[in-house]
Amino acid sequence: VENSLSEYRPFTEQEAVEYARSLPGLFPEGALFESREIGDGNLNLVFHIQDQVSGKSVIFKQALPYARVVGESWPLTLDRARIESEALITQDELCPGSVPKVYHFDKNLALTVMEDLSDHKIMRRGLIDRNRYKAFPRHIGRFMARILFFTSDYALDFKVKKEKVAQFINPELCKITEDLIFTDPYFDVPTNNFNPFIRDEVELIWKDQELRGEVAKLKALFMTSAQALLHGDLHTGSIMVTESSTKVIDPEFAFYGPMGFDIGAVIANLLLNYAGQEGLTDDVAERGSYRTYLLDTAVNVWSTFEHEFLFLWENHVKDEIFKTEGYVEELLAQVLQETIGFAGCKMIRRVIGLAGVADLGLIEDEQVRAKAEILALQIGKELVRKREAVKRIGDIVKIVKERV
Ligand code: SR1
Ligand code: MG
Repeated sequence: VENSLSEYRPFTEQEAVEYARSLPGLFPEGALFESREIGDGNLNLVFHIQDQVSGKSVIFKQALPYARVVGESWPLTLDRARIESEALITQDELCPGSVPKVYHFDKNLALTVMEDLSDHKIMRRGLIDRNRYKAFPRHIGRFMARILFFTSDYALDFKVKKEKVAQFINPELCKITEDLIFTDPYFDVPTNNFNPFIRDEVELIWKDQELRGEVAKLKALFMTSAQALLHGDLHTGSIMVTESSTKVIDPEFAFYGPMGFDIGAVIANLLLNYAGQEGLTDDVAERGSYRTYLLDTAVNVWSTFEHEFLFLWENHVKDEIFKTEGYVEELLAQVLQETIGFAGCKMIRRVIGLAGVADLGLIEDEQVRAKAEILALQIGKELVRKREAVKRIGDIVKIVKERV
């Protein structure tokens, strides 16, 4: 029913409470609400709403008609809220329990009401605190294998696949990625945002025609390959963890793209933390040991993905031509190389481009931070350049270690 409650306006904390009260069955009668806007991301409003009597809580995520990080001068479609809620529902169907449950979606308000995961921690914070998450590679590898496989042509009916591509057409959010990841860091543009102490290193990148050519290939792949339904922004700020649980949040960048883009995002963000450890601890032994953990994690993420993907392949591929001997091995070899290339691009963008990461940003001393950032740039460049020589995931360990 259309009424004034569902007319679009960015909610205040109080309006969020009124809306929560109006939703049948969400909270018990007599609920005593507390509402806090807790969003700290680049784009949206996020409210934590809790009934003080029963303790029940939910999250309201509301899209703004612009990018929060920049302001109203950067308009942005509200349709991203639909994309996010539909992607969450798809992901929960294909990998139950891996994402917050969607309780309600209001298209007019660009509002998703979802499960509160406050008992989990944003993984980026956990890595900055040097926590270790043993179950994480298994969970995220399985999540990616299931979503990427089951939304691809290898599993879906030919028509359903194309309908899904249409459902998840996400041009404005893709354009953010196209600019911020694949173009802006390679040119001297005003939206870049980097530490003045790394200017020489950044200027080397701006002059590097060979690197630019490789990034161009990866950008074209991002723009043209409709392989599977991607999360689209699978960094460690989009993952919430406990020791025994992993939840993926925030799929507003979801669209049909190349599988390696999501896997590369996870690996890049582990490696950004690896670089950040340069300035996150002075204890050399602890740094070394944590870096070993991060590299092992990156390797295990890919290995689990590959193992799970092959298992699904064995059991679900129907089209005879795809069952040709050697085809899936070649496919996975290709996905691995693309994963490595995308990981490299994602590392470089977080150092030079508009949106940085706390793993580096929290290093207070700018010169120490510069050391970590240069390491991230060098690893990133090597991953892009050497991706086609990568035959197995262990090769990235060599690439990373050669840079230290
Ligand atoms: C203006 S949006 C900047 C970045 O935030 C998101 O998390 C994406 O990574 C995007 O590139
Ligand atoms: Mg996000």
